Amino acid sequence: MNNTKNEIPSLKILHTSDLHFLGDDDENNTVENKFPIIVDAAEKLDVDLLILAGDIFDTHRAPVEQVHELIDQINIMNKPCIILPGNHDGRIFDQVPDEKIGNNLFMIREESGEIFKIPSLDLSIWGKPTYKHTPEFKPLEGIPKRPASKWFIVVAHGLVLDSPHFADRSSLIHYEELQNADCDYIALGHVDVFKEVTQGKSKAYYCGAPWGPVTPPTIAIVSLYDEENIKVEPITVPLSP
Ligand SMILES: [Mn+2]
Repeated sequence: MNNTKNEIPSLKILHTSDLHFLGDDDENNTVENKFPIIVDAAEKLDVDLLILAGDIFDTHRAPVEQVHELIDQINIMNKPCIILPGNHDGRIFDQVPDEKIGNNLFMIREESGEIFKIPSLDLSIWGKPTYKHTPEFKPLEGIPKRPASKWFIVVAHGLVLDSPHFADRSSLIHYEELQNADCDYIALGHVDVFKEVTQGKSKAYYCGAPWGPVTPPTIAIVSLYDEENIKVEPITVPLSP
């Protein structure tokens, strides 16, 4: 009890990506079978917000019923949830009609990037969907000026250029972009291993994939206490009871 003021984070986030529902190598990886594992973790860990940072579906040809099943589960969960499309799911969320989008669901679908404000969490969140997975596409280009809310989070699906071998790959994120981003946390997807890639004052992490071939599979739990004290830890799901 020697750190009382920091015991309860001001904002607690479940950050996941690369769920790859309906991927070829696992017929068990459907929304019905697997998304409840994420919902269960969100509830048991009492997070304030869920971030799905791209490649939620493995293919943009996933049946619309599966997309609707995901949206239904999120709507029932009753926690704010951000969806950012990645290179595998691209425009799959375009087919979700407005009337299915509950008050707690924020889908980043504007091609040039989109910011949502969630006043109940004193949070703004910005991201840009991957509609053209090309070397020209820059997932962090166009981050708006820091808004007035207490917290500002950026979500991106792309590849941090931390190896010269990646130089001509698509959807690249450069160190300078990480350095220049004026926000509290950069929630990344695309690389399926938990990894810190912080370059500037904003913490930046890949959360890892929650299942699939990666070892160990992880989600990330992000605890924001104050601007100077943000903790990110990898967790394996399902949680033990
Ligand atoms: Mn990807």
